[in-house]
Amino acid sequence: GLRYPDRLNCASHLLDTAIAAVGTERRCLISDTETWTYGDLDRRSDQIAEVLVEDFGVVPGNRVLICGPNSPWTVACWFGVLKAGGVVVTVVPLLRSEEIATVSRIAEVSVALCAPGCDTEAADAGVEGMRVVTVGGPGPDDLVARCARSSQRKFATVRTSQDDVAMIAFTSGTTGRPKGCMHFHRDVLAIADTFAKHVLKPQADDVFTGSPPLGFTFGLGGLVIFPLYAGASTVLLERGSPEALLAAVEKHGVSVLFTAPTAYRAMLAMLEKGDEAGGRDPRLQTLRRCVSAGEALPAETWRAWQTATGIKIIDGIGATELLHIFISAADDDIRPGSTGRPVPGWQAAILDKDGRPVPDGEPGLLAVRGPIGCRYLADERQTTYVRHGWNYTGDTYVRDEDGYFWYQARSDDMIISSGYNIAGPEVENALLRHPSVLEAGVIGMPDPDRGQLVTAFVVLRADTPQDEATVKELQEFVKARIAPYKYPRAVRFVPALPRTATGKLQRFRLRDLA
Ligand code: 3SK
Repeated sequence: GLRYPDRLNCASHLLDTAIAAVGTERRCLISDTETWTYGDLDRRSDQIAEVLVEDFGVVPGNRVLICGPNSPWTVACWFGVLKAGGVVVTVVPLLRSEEIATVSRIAEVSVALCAPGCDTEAADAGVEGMRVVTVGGPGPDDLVARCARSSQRKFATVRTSQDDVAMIAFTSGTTGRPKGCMHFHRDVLAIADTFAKHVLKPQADDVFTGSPPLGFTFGLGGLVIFPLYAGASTVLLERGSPEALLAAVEKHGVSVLFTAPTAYRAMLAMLEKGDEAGGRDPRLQTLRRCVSAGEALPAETWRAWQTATGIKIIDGIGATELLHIFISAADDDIRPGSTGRPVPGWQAAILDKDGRPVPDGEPGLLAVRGPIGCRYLADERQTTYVRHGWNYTGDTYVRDEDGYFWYQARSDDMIISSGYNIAGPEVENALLRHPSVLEAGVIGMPDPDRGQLVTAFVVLRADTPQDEATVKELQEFVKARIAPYKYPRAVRFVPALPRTATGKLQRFRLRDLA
């Protein structure tokens, strides 16, 4: 197992270790408008810690909400809160006042550090006892202005213990009521000592970038914890659109990219347009590692990316509950279309609902255990997630006889039609192999004859006619590739699919489009 000192503050541990290895002058955080060294981040997070304690009376254990874009100041807030012994409450910056009110009440937030725009939403949330502070706005009350007026002395980091809560991350809530997941100081280091150490293997000369928000633990790990663990630099994009990702790779010589399958597909479509000659794209030649998570990566996308860039995407599955990735591909140990094998330090099994193992080759519930466990904050759903000594992730998977895990569906996304179990994502993957299909979401709609009808929502390429002939062609295409009973009997063309702020397809919202 992983061992950490009893007294551990993950923020100062990460920064002190990086600075001891690469020095204070190494570039750390790069944005469109500024570049911060490791020394800058250390100093500014000290100032924030001092302001939190001196101006706002924060004491160890107080919860501090951080709501802002991917930017150096958002990262500095994360380190500053932890140095002050506070608990970071992370959310994605697109939340509206009602959502901010819900999470702030659940987490009992006392101070909210908010970028302009988020600050008005937080103020409108009207949470009693929560002080809203703007970060990077005009006026003397702004956090940046307060930092400039601080003592400029080194802050004495609060000596938290390894199993004090460091952060509360909220599940993005694809289905409704958000859940707060508590993570200890040691958990933050454990994701670096498992996935980063054994799979990603970052180096000090790496340059990271990606699209996930820092309020989503996929983004926090990939764009902050892992680069800092290696003493590397990270390019923070306020808008991580596929265009912005491609431009950042070219401009900054990015070597490590974190994004979701949709963005890989959108980048491929853009590369195709500009690359008549085919072959490896010269604009992406600095890329060394590409990581995909958030939803399953179809083999088709994996292959197309390898052809365009020469890179084998590291596909992984993680969970906000378990902080980061626990099953993934690694180096050449990759079976396209499979999520891979447990990350060293983690165990995974396919179980039934009573905790009994399901034989290899048959679908069952994914259960995992390792250095980090699910700890919901005051939520009765804890007993659904943690059972029989395992964390049940809510995904249906098959393990093959070689120990590779193959995603089938979210357990509640299984379509049951005429007695057949059909995994929506499998039908989506088949549709995505058709050259006219950009995006596909497949759900079961209520049907008097079949119980549920396999229904596909499809975003077509602009030049494809949205007519009956295309519907027929797509249906035949799917029937030719997977068991014909799985083909979508209904096909609807839509301009875009509903996704969460973190890029996950919201299948429950597809029902409203029908
Ligand atoms: O959705 C995922 O696969 C994921 C990956 C890393 C960290 C967090 C999450 C939810």
